[in-house]
Amino acid sequence: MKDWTGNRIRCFLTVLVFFLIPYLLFGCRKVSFESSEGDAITPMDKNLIVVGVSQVGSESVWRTANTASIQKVFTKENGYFLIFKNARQKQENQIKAIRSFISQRVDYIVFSPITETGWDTVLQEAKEANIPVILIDRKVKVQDDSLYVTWIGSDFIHEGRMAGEALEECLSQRKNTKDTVHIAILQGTKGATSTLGRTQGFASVAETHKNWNILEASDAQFTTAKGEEEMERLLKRYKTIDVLISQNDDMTFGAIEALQKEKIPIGGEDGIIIISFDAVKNALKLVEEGLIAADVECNPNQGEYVEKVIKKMESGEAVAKLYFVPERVFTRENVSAHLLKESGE
Ligand code: GYE
Repeated sequence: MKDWTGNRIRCFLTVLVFFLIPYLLFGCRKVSFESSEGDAITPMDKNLIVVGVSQVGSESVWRTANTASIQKVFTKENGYFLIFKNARQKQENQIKAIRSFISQRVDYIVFSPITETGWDTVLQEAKEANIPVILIDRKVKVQDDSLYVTWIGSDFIHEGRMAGEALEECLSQRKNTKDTVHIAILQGTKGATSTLGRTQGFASVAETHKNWNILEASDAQFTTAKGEEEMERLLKRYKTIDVLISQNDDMTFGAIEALQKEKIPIGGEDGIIIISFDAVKNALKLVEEGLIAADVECNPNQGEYVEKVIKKMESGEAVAKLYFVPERVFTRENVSAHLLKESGE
């Protein structure tokens, strides 16, 4: 009679080693993931930490740099399996992405919420699935702050204040001071933390100047196309615009297009003063040329900060609720040295 016992033992051991032990170790996690690059691998084979990232979109140069900082860090070589989803500026796409991360039982969810509200339900689902959520760039307004572990980003209110102080400096350097300074504002995405903070910070400086007249704050959605469109509309509506506060460089590029089309002088002693945000390289070149009077840095390199937080959590260390990334203001006084350093010369 064939030795069935030996076969049974071998069969049992096979099931034990290739199915039961991994199942116990990794729970009911999916055994393979479609990575952003499309190569399906089984992280359990490589013990990779699976990170699901939902990015706002690719609306600006800053966003591209922010995405690059994430993709540079979360690589298989560094021990991570990155699932990256671009929401194309739609909150419903971010919610869908977070739900797909939950169903794939990733280890961490990282996302930049396009606007602050509308996240309670999906973040509650992540909490119930015991998946930690890390916010980058923008914040969420939720009933229960335990729905996310930490937020890493910029102090947008401080950025707005720095813009106001830069305008004070520009005006003080002009010989012919104006009785009234007419200011137009191009705002970013409605309800985004960066828009809200920059608006609040600038307003806190503007309200101390009785002769600063804010003509209008218009929503140009952080894009170059909308920046140009809105600047054209503002130029038609207002006879005099002395200052443009543009809440990101992409909108500034569009606004400069519109101003140059109308042959409106920019900068110098009498031209429109432009104060911008993000300080991306091509904008800093315009600072050097005198077209942008000041550009408030918004550090996009948050990937490395997220990784530090994940490393802390992996080793059981406590993490803070907020991490601010360092920033400064670029003007003609300091921009050339910075660009030189960046170019590695
Ligand atoms: O200024 C802009 C991007 O939230 C800081 O979003 C971010 C902003 C940034 O579209 O370029």
